[in-house]
Amino acid sequence: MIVPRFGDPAEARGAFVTFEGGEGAGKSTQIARLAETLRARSGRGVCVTREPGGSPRAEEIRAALLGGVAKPYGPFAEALLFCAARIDHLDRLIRPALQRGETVLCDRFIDSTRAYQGAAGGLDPGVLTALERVVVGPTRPDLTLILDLPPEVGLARAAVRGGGQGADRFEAEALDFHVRLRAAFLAIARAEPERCAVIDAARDPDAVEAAIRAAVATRLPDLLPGEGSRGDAA
Ligand code: T5A
Repeated sequence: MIVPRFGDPAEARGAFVTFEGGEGAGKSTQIARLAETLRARSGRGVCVTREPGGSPRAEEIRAALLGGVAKPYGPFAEALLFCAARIDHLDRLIRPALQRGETVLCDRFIDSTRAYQGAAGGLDPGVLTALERVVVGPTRPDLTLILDLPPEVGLARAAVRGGGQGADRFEAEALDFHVRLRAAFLAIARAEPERCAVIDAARDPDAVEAAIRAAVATRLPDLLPGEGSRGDAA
């Protein structure tokens, strides 16, 4: 019988930081900036990764999901595919990096499944909780930065970045879907304030970066020694 192997949580010495938010919120931009800062300042290794994807097999599943292959099967089947990718990503990349003491910066994780397939897609929250329990186990983020902005702004940014290639599976959803997403991420932050910090992502990239650094310095002071007094500017 195959059972999930989560490893010994006591061995996980690194820090796990996830970035969440709607389309075009600026997560990739800000992860790159924070990684550069942490590499210079924290004295720990930094692992930058993303979901869906992050390991070769999970990247294959990503291509299918963003290409819309699973859409006709509905949000439950899509959630299962996101989970299949997540299992491989956790086993191959995230848990080994944490066990080496690295800081893992991950572009999207469980909250995207809760928001996209759950709140916006209509999947029962009880199903999502059960999936998290068996797929993620104790490997929960230490800090989740929720980049918040009006969906119209994020979609316009994503369209510019896409360079006319057209919207992917989720970008192509109606505005109403993206409005529900934003509300879902903010509800997650209200429900788990110890884990989550909301960042106003509608500002210019330097202002967003400053807010993120302040949140990291306050919530995980070991990562940015000496910056803790800046306060949580989220
Ligand atoms: N998904 C994912 C689920 O449905 N369930 C799940 O469980 C998971 C894990 C992933 C899709 O999968 C869905 C969610 C997504 O739809 P993706 O391509 O990784 O697809 O999509 P996103 O994560 O949304 O990535 P994007 O690239 O669209 O957005 P980012 O990373 O948030 O934004 P970024 O940094 O690429 O910036 C977008 C553009 O805006 C500019 C950038 O230069 C870039 O051109 N920009 C700014 N412009 C002005 N002001 C700022 N502050 C700016 N910051 C960035």
